[in-house]
Amino acid sequence: MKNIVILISGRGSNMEAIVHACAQEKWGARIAAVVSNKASAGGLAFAASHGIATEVVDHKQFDSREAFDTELARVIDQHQPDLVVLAGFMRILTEGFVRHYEGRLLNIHPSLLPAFPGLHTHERAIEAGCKLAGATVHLVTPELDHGPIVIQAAVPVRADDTGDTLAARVLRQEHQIYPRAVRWFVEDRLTVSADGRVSQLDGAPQVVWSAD
Ligand code: NHR
Ligand code: GAR
Repeated sequence: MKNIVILISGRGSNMEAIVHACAQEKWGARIAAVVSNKASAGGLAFAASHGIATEVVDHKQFDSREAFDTELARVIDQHQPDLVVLAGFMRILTEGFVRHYEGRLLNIHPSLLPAFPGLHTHERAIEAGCKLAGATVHLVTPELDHGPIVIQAAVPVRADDTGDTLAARVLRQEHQIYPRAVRWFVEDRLTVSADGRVSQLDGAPQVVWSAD
């Protein structure tokens, strides 16, 4: 049984999708803990109501990113994770933290990387006149939003989209691809080549398109 620790900062809908898929599809894994850097994160109540351990490590209580990340890693490691999943986690992580979890740290980013790393992705995609937007699951490396790509989902950008309407369309696809990627990881069905390309060993599609 593999242990998954999920990090959130807010609503936690991607975390919920992973919790549901893990239970319904009977993965050989359990969600060992959900950890938030904000006590107000809505997702903590969902996790607790599903019998999952919850932890809060408030970044505002620390003088530096290093001090925060050291405590965050201490709390995470108490749950002996095989995999750490960033699901709407909003703090940039230090190189030391990322190295500690190298090869077992996943993120979902709401753009088609390498376009639009960082924040406010949907507004930036609309502003740039993009006709296609989406989300990317990637392994986390010290350079923000630049790690090996596991799976991507693409959706159209519509002429009347706002950041919010586009975010909602992308989020529906996030809920499809993130559980799938986590399951592949848990089942050892991913390999990363020396040049940082990720393959799915069964040849399952690593891209999803949706016009919905
Ligand atoms: N850390 C590293 N080293 N590498 C990555 O790829 C990371 C990471 C930490 C988080 C998620 C990420 C995203 O998918 C992620 C990937 C937060 C920020 C940010 O600017 C940027 C990207 C991501 C998460 N955070 C501000 C900060 O000062 C705070 C913003 C806020 O609190 O609203 O840390 O987009
Ligand atoms: C998701 O769209 C996720 O991709 C994005 O925040 C949302 C979190 O929603 N992540 C980032 O922007 C990381 N910087 P959720 O809390 O409901 O999963």
